[in-house]
Amino acid sequence: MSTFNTLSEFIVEHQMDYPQATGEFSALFSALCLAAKIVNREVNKAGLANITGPAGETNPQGEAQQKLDVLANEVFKSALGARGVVCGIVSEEEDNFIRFEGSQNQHAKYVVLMDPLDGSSNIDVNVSVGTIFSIYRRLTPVGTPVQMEDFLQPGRAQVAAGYIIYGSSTMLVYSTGNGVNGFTYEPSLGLFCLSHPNMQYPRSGAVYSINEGFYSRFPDGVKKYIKYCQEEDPATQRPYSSRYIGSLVADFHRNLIHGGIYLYPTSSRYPEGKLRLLYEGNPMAFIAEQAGGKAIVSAGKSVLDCQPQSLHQRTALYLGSAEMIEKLEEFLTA
Ligand code: AHM
Ligand code: MG
Repeated sequence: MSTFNTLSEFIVEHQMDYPQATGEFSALFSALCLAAKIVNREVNKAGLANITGPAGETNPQGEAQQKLDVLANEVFKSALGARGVVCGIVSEEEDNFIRFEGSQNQHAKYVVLMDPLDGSSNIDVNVSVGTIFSIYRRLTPVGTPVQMEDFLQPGRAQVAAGYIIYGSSTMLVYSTGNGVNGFTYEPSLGLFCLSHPNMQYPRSGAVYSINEGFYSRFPDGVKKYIKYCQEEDPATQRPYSSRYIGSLVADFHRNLIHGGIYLYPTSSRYPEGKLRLLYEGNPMAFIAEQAGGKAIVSAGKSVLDCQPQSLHQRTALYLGSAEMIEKLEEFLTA
């Protein structure tokens, strides 16, 4: 393997591990990368280009869309649709799934589910945002129009998932079910280069990430776990630091590197949880498990084992270092 590995080289090298590979996955990934580079460019100049602020519309969940949400959605949609590499997509910004009608698209075997710009309410204040994506093999026969069932698959069936973080540097982190690798964007070359091979969650950490302002709305088990995080016990690195950016990709990325736990529980305001199972929960859970961490929706229930019922279904979400999730589960079951 070369020492200066670009993402495209990396994908080609690893494609050789799969004798049946047709190159379709590499083409899909190259479309995703192109879209990520365009969104990265737009995010970077957001303050200059009059593209911050609300777009004046709401998404299917009734949340205000930011101009950059709309832009990122269009960019990913056209990059994936135009190249005939996927048969359909689901996006946080679209009510229904999108079926790509071209014959090349209908013969594509993958579907993509994504949140084109997560945490976009942070854009105006220059906080990191991200793109989250999840890739499945379709269930219906190739050559036929993609159907709802192709998108409503449990997270365990993902063939790949990842995120792009538009942060102090831009990174793409992904897994095809064989570990997690991170690539940093080199803007002068226009290339993603392998910078974080084989990313692994530390077994434990000393950071908890939750919107604690909503404490009074949380279930009792979560409230007790928060108190546990705050107790003094040097043997377990407690009290933990509280770190919450309010941008899932950024909070997750930090915890993956340093060890930590991210919590978005059910609450009296969001009885089902706030985050979306298909394009926020599942891809992050796939990465978390592939990096040796854990991802649950409740005690003993892995995110990846949930059978989705609808495209924009919400879920409680707990992601992080394995030992920290195991401790949380004790509080959720008590
Ligand atoms: P979005 O998809 O509308 O951007 O919402 C998802 C974001 C996550 O990035 C973040 O972790 C969470 O919502 C923050 O929610 P809250 O402000 O309720 O803490
Ligand atoms: Mg989102």
